[in-house]
Amino acid sequence: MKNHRKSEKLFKQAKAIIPGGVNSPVRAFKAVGGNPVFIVKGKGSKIYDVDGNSYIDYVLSWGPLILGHAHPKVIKALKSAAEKGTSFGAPTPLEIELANLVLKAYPSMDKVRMVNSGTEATMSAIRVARGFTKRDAIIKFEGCYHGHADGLLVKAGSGAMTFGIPDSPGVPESYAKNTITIPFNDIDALKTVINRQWKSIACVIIEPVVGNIGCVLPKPGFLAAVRALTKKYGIVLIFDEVMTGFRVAYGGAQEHYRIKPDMTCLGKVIGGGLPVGAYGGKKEIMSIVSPEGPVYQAGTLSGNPLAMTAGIETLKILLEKGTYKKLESLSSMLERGLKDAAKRAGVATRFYRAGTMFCTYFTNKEVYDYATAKTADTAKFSRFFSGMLDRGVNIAPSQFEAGFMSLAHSASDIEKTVRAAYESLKRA
Ligand code: KE4
Repeated sequence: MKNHRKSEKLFKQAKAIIPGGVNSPVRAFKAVGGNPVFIVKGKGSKIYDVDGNSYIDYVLSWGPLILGHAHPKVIKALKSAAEKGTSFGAPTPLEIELANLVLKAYPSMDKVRMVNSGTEATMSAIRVARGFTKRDAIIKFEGCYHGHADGLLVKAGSGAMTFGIPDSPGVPESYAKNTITIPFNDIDALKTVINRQWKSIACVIIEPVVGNIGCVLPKPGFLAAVRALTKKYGIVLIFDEVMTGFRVAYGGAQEHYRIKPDMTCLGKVIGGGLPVGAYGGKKEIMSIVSPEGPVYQAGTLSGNPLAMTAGIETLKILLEKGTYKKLESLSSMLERGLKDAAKRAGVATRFYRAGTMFCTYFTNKEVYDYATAKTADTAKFSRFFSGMLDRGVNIAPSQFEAGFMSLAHSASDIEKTVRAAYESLKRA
């Protein structure tokens, strides 16, 4: 067993002054039990905790660190940018540079606006879609998480196709009632809702690969059907690629599945570990965004030079020849290893992967939506999680989160991970 004495002490202190002792709920290990470890350093594929333990890291700050921790070129660029000041509240050339990189990678967008988080990106994109269509209702899919804006913390109403009900205290019924939640991969449900009430529907927002119930892939033809239906009824299709962006492919899920959404939300990777979100779309839609148009959206630190610098450096490295070939080879090596470990340990699991994001479900059932993901044995997952942490491997502290690969991981990291997985699975 690893020594976690200092982490335990810090967690007690943190809980006295920060809600749940963390600045984002999933970090508190509530889904897996036990106390979180406090991290003091990351380098390459590894993170190091206050008690001197090291871990091969597959959380990677929940996706942003596709280059691994503290990439030397990113750190060097950040140091030099910081010496010139941290934020000016005025336009800078860096914002043009990152916007150009993003638009080149996502040709479905003509214009893009930088914000500070994925939540801000989706919240703003929905407001723009409502302003553009002059309609109020939105459709989302069960299990998809688009950040914590009020209208998105909504679960399916009594019948899945009816208006939503709040999924958190503090969200007024009046906000929830404009959000319709239907099962992912259920095109008939989408058809029924749209045929019945398309006149009131501003947008459909979707995680094209659902990273917030683990890793759930779209069934063949599903995304194309969503695209066709939304186009037919003038409904704005928003791809929330905050997680899939640059991870499923450099051009995101929309490149991989060849779908052109009307708007795209990005985050995580484009900030290289600093706070950045972005939303964009076709010029006729984005031209209504203030100050060009009447739909208001703003942010003190939006496009700040440090975050732009980290994002630019990250994307430039991702653009280097062979990057995605290497990411694919590392990710597929891990997939083969984990599947084989489960087989040798005699544990029923289902493994899904889209590019550099993946999930092992502790179930023998096919997982294609929220309900089937929920068949997973979370108690077994929790024992697996603790076994992996104790063997120096950091995976997401929840069965319903994705894991991520980085360019910094090595074949030997993956061999160690697979050995730890076999030992942990046998005891899970
Ligand atoms: P942020 O506001 O956390 O930057 O982004 C919200 C968001 C939007 N869209 C998608 C598809 C997302 O995955 C996220 C955030 N992802 C979670 C991981 N499940 C962030 C981790 C956390 O909440 O601490």
